[in-house]
Amino acid sequence: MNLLSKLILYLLLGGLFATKSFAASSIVEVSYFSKTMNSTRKMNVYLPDGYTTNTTYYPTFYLMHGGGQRYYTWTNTNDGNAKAILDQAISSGKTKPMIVAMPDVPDFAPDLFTRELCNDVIPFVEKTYRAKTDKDSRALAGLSWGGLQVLDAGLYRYDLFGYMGVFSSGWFIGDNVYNVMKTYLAGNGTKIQQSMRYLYYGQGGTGDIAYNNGAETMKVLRANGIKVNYWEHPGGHSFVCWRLDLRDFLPFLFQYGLVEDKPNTPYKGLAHTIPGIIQLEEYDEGGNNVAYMDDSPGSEVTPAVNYRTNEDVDIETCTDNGGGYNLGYTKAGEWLEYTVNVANTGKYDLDIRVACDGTGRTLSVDIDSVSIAKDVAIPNTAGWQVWQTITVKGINLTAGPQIMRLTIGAQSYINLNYVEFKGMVTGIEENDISEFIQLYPNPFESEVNLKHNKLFSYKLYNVLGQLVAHDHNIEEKAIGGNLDKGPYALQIISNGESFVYKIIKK
Ligand SMILES: [Ca+2]
Ligand SMILES: [Ca+2]
Ligand SMILES: [Ca+2]
Repeated sequence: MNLLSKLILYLLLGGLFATKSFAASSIVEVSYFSKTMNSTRKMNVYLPDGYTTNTTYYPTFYLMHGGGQRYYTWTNTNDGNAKAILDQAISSGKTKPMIVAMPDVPDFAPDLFTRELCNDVIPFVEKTYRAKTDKDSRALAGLSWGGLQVLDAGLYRYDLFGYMGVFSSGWFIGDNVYNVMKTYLAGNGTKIQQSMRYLYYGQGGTGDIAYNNGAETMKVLRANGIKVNYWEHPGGHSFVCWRLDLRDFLPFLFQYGLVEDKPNTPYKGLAHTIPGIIQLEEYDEGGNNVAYMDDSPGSEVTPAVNYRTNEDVDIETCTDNGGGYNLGYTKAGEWLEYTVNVANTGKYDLDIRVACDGTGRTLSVDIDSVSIAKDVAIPNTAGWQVWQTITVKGINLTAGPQIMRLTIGAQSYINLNYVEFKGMVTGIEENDISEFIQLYPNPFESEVNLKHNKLFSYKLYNVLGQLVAHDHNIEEKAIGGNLDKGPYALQIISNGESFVYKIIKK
């Protein structure tokens, strides 16, 4: 046997053994008597590899099917394919071994579901299996109608569940459940947030029939202080999307005390200032699944670049103006967080420096879980070091420290060098333009001419709100000759009226 044959045999055997160890998990179908329904009911239960041979107690994940589906839909290989997804996540170490209970709750109204789950399903599972029984060892998730059920159980009985996943679902805007929930959350949002370890909210893009209801539901949750982690996958309202939701939710489960309560800290202890440039390789410290999510251990760049070498983010040497480093090998759904400090409340423009050899790429930016730039289309620059700036205009930011998160969209691979927030002045918004004031050219390269049909004063502020130039009792003036490049707020006061303009020196 030559070396190549030995290698192939070894690889084949290795594959075979890996398959065998997967197969040691099992799906069992069991029956229990439900007092709520006064009937005997079925459920599928996933028991992880090792369950039958050890004495360990496991955390438990309650996973709900959707409307028109049954307890076996998640485990049908053509639908949820849940066993393979769980086997893969557990055997690769991405999530902890767990019991997964998939009860039969076809089209149960959310409040009926909550009674069935809490009074019958959970007590049965916890007396039948070696299930841990503390809140932080219980998770629940559901798709579509099952998502509505989960919103009911998870939000009213937040004392029972530390983790919650809603896939392609949301309240019907304006109906009774929606109105009652809004009132309930106004009084209980803070307590729920204190108890919740991770709330995953997945949608299948704008082609998902639940998209608008989901967007509104997230808005209500966030407005009441609940942190929502939003994930979007292609596939619309289908298992294409929900299988990815299951895969991506699993790594967050049962991590409390291990991952989720470890806070991010800014790179080298120094928050990025807004307005200003944020080099994207200067993401927060805290490691994978805390400060960022990267799906490959170590660096995919060969040879690896000598920069933050103990992290999993894939950093390349950058040949853009200014050099430095850029993010490479960014995969769909990967994200990075940056502790930022916004100097002034106001409107900002966001420049994003990208290189991309391909089409159809997008990225999104959130600040403290609120979207500020969603699905920004990335141009094809026809080269991985061919750099271009794209701009998102008119972003409202509030002053103070917060976390910026950058997320790669559904298509992998965008190279990213830096972002720059360019700001306007605190509390001064551009207002109605006076028809009697002339201002040209704007943007300008050397000077901008001001003209009014009566005497006026002006004040010019930089993005930090500092007064950089002023004059009074003038009719006409050219200004800006000594300014640095960037945006400024120009206030013109005449006859007791004030007008504010944004001017830009190029
Ligand atoms: Ca990596
Ligand atoms: Ca990566
Ligand atoms: Ca950079």
